[in-house]
Amino acid sequence: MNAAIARARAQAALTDLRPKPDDIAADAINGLSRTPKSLPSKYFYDAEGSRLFEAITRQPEYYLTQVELALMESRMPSVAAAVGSGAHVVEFGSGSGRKTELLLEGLEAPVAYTPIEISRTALMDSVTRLGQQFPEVEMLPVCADFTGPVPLPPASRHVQRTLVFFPGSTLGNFFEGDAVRLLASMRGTMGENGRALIGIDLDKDAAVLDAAYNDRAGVTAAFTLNLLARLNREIGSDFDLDGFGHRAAYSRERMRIETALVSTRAQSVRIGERRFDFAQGEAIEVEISQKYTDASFAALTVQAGLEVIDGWNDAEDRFGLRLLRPR
Ligand code: AVJ
Repeated sequence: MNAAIARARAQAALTDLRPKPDDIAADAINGLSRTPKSLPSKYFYDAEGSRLFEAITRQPEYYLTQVELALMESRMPSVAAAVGSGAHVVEFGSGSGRKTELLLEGLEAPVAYTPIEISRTALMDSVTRLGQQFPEVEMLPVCADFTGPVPLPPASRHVQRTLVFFPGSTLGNFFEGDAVRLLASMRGTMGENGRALIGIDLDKDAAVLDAAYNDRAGVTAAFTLNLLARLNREIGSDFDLDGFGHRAAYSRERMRIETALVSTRAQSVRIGERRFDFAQGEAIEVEISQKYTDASFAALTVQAGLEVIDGWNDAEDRFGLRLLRPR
């Protein structure tokens, strides 16, 4: 098969529900009209943002990815036994691909794989690689914002159960109400006999958490600032990247890292016809990274009609995998 045909086929299999520039502009205007100002963290992940996030996962301070990978490397047999054979794996986001490799490798005869991913490049890279590596697993990618309802492409072979996979503690980027809605929508996607395997960052020492979101090389700062660069590229806003700085700090009270872009001076920013004024030191809230205890996570899942039936932590209880089912 020649390259053009291969590309056409890959595109034919892709369900494209990508956000349009108008949606992004509307979300940005809405967030910047609030007090305090905010921008949705889901827009971090354009091609450049996804590349920068990959770089974060290689920083020594950012333990989350290394620990979760090691956990999957050592505990996959136990996870596979709990999940059973013939699964349609549905991943919310398409991640680094390595965790997915460990999952598809470790599960017994998985039938199909559906990544749901907002970044089209990340999505296509992931299914191209995984498709070659797992020729027996049907690749059914969906390009969409997974915070909305996403119809699941049906597998052509018989599926024993749907397994939703949501690693990386990405759930932590959602405020409680949104996290519950997302978990409830996963419950809908997985069906009565389904399961979800979710990675969660566990609550710990503030200094360790602060360091993870303020790496010395400044990659996290570049990642945060790319949000403004992306808006400039895609919706024609005129954020001056030198006029904003990255700030991430752990709140013990709310058990989460709170990330903001802080205006270094009084300035105004234009999006289309709209103008937004910033005071010196004024923050745009851009991301939360929630940390969990067993109690706080159980409380969240119960609200979504799910229950934790199994779990695996690393030896130092830094990071956990939890297996959920409808209750
Ligand atoms: C990919 C959402 C889990 O919140 O830890 C990393 C994103 N932001 N450093 C996280 C992120 C800043 C990350 N997640």
